[in-house]
Order: sequence, then C-alpha cells, then structure tokens
Amino acid sequence: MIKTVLIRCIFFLSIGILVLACQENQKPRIPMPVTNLSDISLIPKPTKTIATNSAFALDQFTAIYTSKSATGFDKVGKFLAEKLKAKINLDIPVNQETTNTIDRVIYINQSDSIVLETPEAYQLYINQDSIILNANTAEGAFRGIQTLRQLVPDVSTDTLAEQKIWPVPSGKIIDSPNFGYRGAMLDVARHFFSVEDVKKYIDLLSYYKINMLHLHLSDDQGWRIEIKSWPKLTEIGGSTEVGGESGGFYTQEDYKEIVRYAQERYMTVIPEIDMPGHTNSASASYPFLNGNGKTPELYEGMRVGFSTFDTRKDTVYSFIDDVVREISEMTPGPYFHMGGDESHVTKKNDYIYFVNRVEKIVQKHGKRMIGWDEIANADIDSNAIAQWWASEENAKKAVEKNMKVIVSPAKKAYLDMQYDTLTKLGLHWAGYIPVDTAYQWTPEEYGIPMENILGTEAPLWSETITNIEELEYLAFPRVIGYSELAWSIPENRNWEDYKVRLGDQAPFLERMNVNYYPSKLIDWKKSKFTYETIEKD
Ligand code: TNX
Repeated sequence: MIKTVLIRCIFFLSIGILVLACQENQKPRIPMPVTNLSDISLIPKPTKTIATNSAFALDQFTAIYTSKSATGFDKVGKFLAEKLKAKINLDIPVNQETTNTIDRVIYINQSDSIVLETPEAYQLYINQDSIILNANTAEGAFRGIQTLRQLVPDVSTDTLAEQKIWPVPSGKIIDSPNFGYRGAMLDVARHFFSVEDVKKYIDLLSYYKINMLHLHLSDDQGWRIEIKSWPKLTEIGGSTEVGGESGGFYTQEDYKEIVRYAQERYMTVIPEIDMPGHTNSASASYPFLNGNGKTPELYEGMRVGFSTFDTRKDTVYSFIDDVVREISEMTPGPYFHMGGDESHVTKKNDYIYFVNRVEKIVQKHGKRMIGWDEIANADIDSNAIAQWWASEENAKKAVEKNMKVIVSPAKKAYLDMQYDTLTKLGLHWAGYIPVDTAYQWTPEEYGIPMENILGTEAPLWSETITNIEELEYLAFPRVIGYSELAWSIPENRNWEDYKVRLGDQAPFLERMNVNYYPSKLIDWKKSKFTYETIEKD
C-alpha cells in the first residue's frame, strides 16, 4: 500500500510569539465516498461554492484551533464544538496544545483579507486534512460555523477506518450577507413567551444567520418588561393577555439574560414599546397616561386602534423618558422601536407632535429610532428608520425623507398569516401565505430603492398563539425562507432549488424538536411526523 506522508502545520499566535507546530504523520489517507460540496443543502445559500470532490474526515482525531489573539474566536470555536457534540456526539478539543493524537484540524482564523471587508463575511476552505475558516471578526466566524454545522452529516459513513467518520465535502465557500439587517419579530405582548421559549427561538434563528430579534414588549393586552420607576406597568399591565390567560413579564434580569444569550449568537435585541396607540395596558396601570380622566379596564380582546396616550401632557413624556432610559441602559444594540402603528384615535397633529418628541427622547438615550411605517408622516430625522408593513404611501414618504426602511410587507413577510384556509392558527387579514409565496418575492424590487433598504424582517404577532409549539408552527418553515431572502444575493435564490434544500432541513428541525408546519409543497427528508397530529386546536 502506498503510504502518504502528511505534513500538517498549525500556527498558534500566542503572546506575540509565533509558534509553529508541525507534525509528521505516516498514516494513510482513508478512502471515503465523496459528496459534491455544491450538493449539500445549505440555507441560506452562500454567495459562492466551489467543489473539489474529496472530503475532510471529521473524526475523533480532529481538533479545533482558533486565532489566539483575536477577540471572541475561542468562544466561537467552543460553540462549534458544543453544537457538533449535540449533533453527532463527538468530543472535539478546542485550543488544546497536546496534538499527538490529532490528525486533522479545523482552524478558525482571523484574517484581514480585503474580501472579508464586511464584518459578517467569511470563507471556508475545506481540504482533506484541514478546514480553514477565515473571518475578520468573531461575528463573521460565527456566521461561518453555522455553515459548517450544516455541512457535517447527521450520520457517520462506513469507511475502512476503525473509527467513525463524518465526511465533510471539500471545496471552498465564499460568503457574506446581502443585507446587514436580517430580522425576526416576536410579539410577547398579546401572549407572553418565557425566557426559555425566546432562547429556543434565538437558537433556531441564529442557525439560519438571522441577526436581529425585535421584541414587541407592550401592547393593549399586556406590558411585558419591568420598569423599576413605574412598577405598576408589570404588576397591573402585565397580568393579562389575549383570551384572559394569565399574562407575565420579564424582570430586568430576565431581559438582560435574553440580551446576553442573543449577543452570544451575534444577534441584536431590538426592544419595542408601542405608542401612542396600543397602550391600554400602560394606561390601565397609570391612568394619567391617556388623559381622558378614565381608568381603562384591562383588555383581553384582539381589536386594535382604540387606545392612545395624551400627547400634550409633559408628564407623559417624563414617563416615556424613564421607560426609554431603563430599557436603553439594558440594551447594547443601537436601536429602540417606538411602535407608532394604528393610532386611530390620536389626532394627526398630535401624532406628529408625539413622534417628534419621542424621537428626541430616544436619541437622548443614545439610540436610533425605528417605528412602523406611519412614523414617516412626522417631521423626523432621516436617521430614523421606518418599518414598512402596510402602506406604500408611507413607505414612499420615508424614502423621500431619505430614511432607511425595513422591508416587512404583511402580504409576504407576516409569520402570523395562515398558510391556507385550513390553517387553524393565525390570521388572514393580509392574505394566506403558503411556504412558496413566503419565499417567492424580491425585497430588493418590492418598491423601495436598494440604497434605502436597511434589511428585512419577519414579524410574528401572537394573538392566536399561546405556546412555543404554536409559535413554531407559524414560524417554521417560513422564517427559514426569510433568512435566505435577507442573506443570499438574488441570483442565488430560486424556489425549485430552495424547496429541495428546505426539505433537507427536516432532520435538524426534528432533532431540535421544532413543531414545523409540514407543508405538502415540500418533500421532507425522512420525516417522522404525521400530518394530522401537529396543529393544536
Ligand atoms: C397589525 S403590523 C398590527 C398588529 C397586529 C397584526 C396582526 C402592525 C404594525 N400592527 O398590531 O398584531 O396586524 O397581524
């Protein structure tokens, strides 16, 4: 048998000293069945994939190393090891210096290459003996390891070797996002979702490279975030939800934990306090806020547009200042969402005056304001961002003001729209959104000039969903398609190709115990579900 001499070099940059550890090894390469890298079902689809038709043999003799001086890279390496352990039950050492038993390396390398100019860009070079992941930032490395997680097969392959081997097809992937803002919104106000539920959603979203989590923290039916200077907001306003269930809220510690968990996954949390409408729960807690002299009842219905703050009272703005300050202090991300939608009982002039004043408060606390598309009617700064959900006229106004726009058209991007007439959960005021309709549109050509588009977002309103299984049923699989619309360039998006790749997500979704909607448009890979048991009444 011809023996190949393998020479492996691992570079460690440690305390400014370059240590070169080279290892000679007499072992033969293990012949392996080869899969073409381009045939692996990656979502979102990378910018460029070049297959070289061999494979990296991931096995117990593989180790992960990361650039030592680069901030956050070690953590990214450990995250990868943890996820591979969960997927294939293999213990892969990270940055361990004893290399005797190591035949192959995954090296997560900090690189200043100009092709990695955006912070989330990465390159993967997969060879027979090494996988090199190049990124300029830990954020880019984190996006890259999501791709690598998808490349590792679920089951090992039979080879001549004694140990189990998971072949990773060789080649090169060059990738960076189409939009820097790739969001999902969760309404925790109409129904409350626990910290654990939100963490699970974060985990699933980050696997598909979504990087913004917008939390809709207040509405007529509930106030969900502890504000220390106004404790009744959660004591009273947090006690209800749609349908009269018990409500709930995040303590400030809970919120910080969500933010920390998201940050570990390079995801930014965007808090929303919806105002001046959608404020019944706040006014039920502190009746001076509505200015009509009445204490409103707590509200458990679904109708919208009946509540408003008193926009001409200074004490209302002192209240808002406290709320924005306390939340901003706990929010490292640059954005604060002030809602601003469906204020049907606020006079137009009052609405404009209100949005202008709130914008100043948001800016004072160091954040950039986002609001639903109605805010484009106010005389706001071009630095404010409009989230386009319904009105083309408002979207146009935002563009005229040279504002950035988050593209979230309800007809295409609302996760709470029903799949079809048979879906029990969800609403259909903007139409039915089957899995193909959700994917087959082009945010870049939907009416907003490309230079004004900040990115896209898929909101999940929770009037009809009460628990994580129901949340998952509406979000999955559609949110996976939204991740591709946001990350991948238009040339790489194609329904026929996507639907095959989506079908291949079934083993992952099942392993993560996700109650996804088993759309008949998709040929789900080796699925164990039965159609009739999934949707709850
Ligand atoms: C409209 S979208 C709303 C929400 C509802 C949603 C239900 C938006 C800015 N406002 O208050 O929950 O429809 O689909």
